[in-house]
Amino acid sequence: METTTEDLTTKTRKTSPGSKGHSYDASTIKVLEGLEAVRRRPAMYIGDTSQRGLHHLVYEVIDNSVDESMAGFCDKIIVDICADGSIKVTDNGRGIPVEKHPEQKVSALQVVMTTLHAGGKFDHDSYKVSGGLHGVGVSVVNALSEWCWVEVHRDGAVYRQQYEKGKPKKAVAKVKTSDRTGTTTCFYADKSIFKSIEYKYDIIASRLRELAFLNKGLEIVFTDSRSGKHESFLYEGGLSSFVLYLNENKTPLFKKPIHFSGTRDGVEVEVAIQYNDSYTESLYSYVNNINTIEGGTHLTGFRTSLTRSINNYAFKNNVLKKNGFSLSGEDSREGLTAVLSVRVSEPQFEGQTKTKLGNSEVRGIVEAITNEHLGNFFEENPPIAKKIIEKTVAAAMAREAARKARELTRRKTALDSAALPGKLADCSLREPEDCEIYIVEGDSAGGSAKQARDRRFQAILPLRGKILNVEKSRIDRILGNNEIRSLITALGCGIGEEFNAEKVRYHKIIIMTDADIDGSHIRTLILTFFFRYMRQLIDLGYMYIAQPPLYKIRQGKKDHYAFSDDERDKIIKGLPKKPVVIQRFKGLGEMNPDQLWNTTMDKETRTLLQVTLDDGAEADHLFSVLMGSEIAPRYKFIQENAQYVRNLDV
Ligand code: 0RA
Repeated sequence: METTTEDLTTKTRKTSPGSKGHSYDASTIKVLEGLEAVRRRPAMYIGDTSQRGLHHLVYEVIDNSVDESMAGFCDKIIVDICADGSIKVTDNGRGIPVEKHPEQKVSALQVVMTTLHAGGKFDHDSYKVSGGLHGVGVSVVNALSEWCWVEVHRDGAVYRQQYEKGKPKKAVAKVKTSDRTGTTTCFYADKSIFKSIEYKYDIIASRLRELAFLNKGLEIVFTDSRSGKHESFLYEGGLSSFVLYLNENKTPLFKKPIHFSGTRDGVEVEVAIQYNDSYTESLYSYVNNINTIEGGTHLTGFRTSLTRSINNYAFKNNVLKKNGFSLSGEDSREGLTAVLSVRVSEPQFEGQTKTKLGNSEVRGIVEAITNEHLGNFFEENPPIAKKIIEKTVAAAMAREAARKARELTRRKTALDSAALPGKLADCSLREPEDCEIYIVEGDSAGGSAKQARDRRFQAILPLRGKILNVEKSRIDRILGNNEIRSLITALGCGIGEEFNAEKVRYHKIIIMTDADIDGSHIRTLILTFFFRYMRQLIDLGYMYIAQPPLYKIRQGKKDHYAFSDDERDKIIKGLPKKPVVIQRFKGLGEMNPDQLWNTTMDKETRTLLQVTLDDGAEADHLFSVLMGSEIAPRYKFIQENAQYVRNLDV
């Protein structure tokens, strides 16, 4: 905007003179300007150029194949992280059209690959996304790639084009014959744009799994050629399979998820529901395959209808008359695991992260479809309806008990403003932006941390031993737990219906536990609590994990600290061949305050892992596997993911 179009044109001409074999007419130059803009300001198109943005490229390419599948022409997608660090996506759809584009006078394929929002005739007209980062188009991926090639199988032939930084190297060429249809896109992200181009297997795998759940019958094959890892996702059960996956380690109240779908005024609605005997709610909503983290009209419609349907059935069957009350929304969602997926042709995305559906008409549509199907289901399945009613009535009773417990915590706080927990060593500054709280495992480590800290801005809250496993307790018991009560009071933001993120007293909440199995267990317990009851603090980026060192390597009078076995070996290699003394820290308590300060608490030298949550459903599954009641899957998980558990930055 600050540069004029003329400048850009000149620049484009300079960098791409109409050299041999190229004939850049006016429209081509316009195209190149677009791609230059993407390269100049990548974050405008893909959010950022860190790990998140990098993976966004992969999603963008896959989304196009998924669109082709949603249009009914593709049932298999193959995704490969190639050994050279490129990404290759193949589908068996109709293939991107290759004929000459009427206006641009080049192959439609080239238009799709090099024009921002190619739009119109060559877009999938089914469910285009108007907000967020999705749907920016494959040309953005192309522009941000060192190189890229596309092959289209169509009309008995293979058509191919290659690009560098988004610019075609030659015209689209017919290279051989073919007896199938489909599209393959392969791109190598530009190292000069991204901080790193190292893809994370788990991040891509969980998005592919999610897409396979959301698109029943679509097979997605994933291979990581760097490691040889391989997985295939295909769910004939669709959302039912998704719900069963989320409930994998829980005890369901009935075996088969309630699953229904319906379409009205072009809005497609699909829902799967299963209750379990836990006390938490796992409700995930999607619009056009995008996880609507901030909810929106579709979610509101679903919630309203769920509460109403359960109340109606309970009233009709005289359950509530006896008890003399009605069930709240929260009651109706205790132990609920559900996935809501809607398809809307022109979604309006709102909210901070553009993941909140704004279309007002969708609310009533979801409500009506849910009313109809749930009402019928309850009438036709009285034993299941009864189980759900019993569960929600029990929740209502507990809600009353919890209200009393909460009141107790609140009254204490209100009456005595110094009612901060006795164990808390608070900081002297008062602005939450300036303040940090270390949640420290154990009194002895807490003692060291209190001595080590900078008391102006660092508060210390020691928690004794294991805190309650919130996956296995209802809110009234959770609030009865002393450690958790201290935590809630220290944070100052309340909990449950009274939770208010604006009141939190610290904008850095740092979990500091031992670097061993016990420590990681405690850290997971604390994280689970935040995930289930103060999720917004995670979303706001306030949650961190401290990284205490594992080893001290002493040579002469100089100490070096290592945070992993690898690092220890590297440090030792880099030292002169004089004798070294290696100490393995078994716990934070073994470090003296100076060491703790230098390695873990000093802003200048410490490393904090920020807890981020890109994939709520995946994290939900992870937490319930880690913390749920069944031992076998947890053990299996820890065996398979020892590394991941240690760096639990989900
Ligand atoms: C527009 C029209 C047609 C296909 C596609 C787009 C298409 C795009 C992509 C991107 C990745 N895979 C894709 N597969 C298909 C079909 C036009 C026709 O055959 O009538």
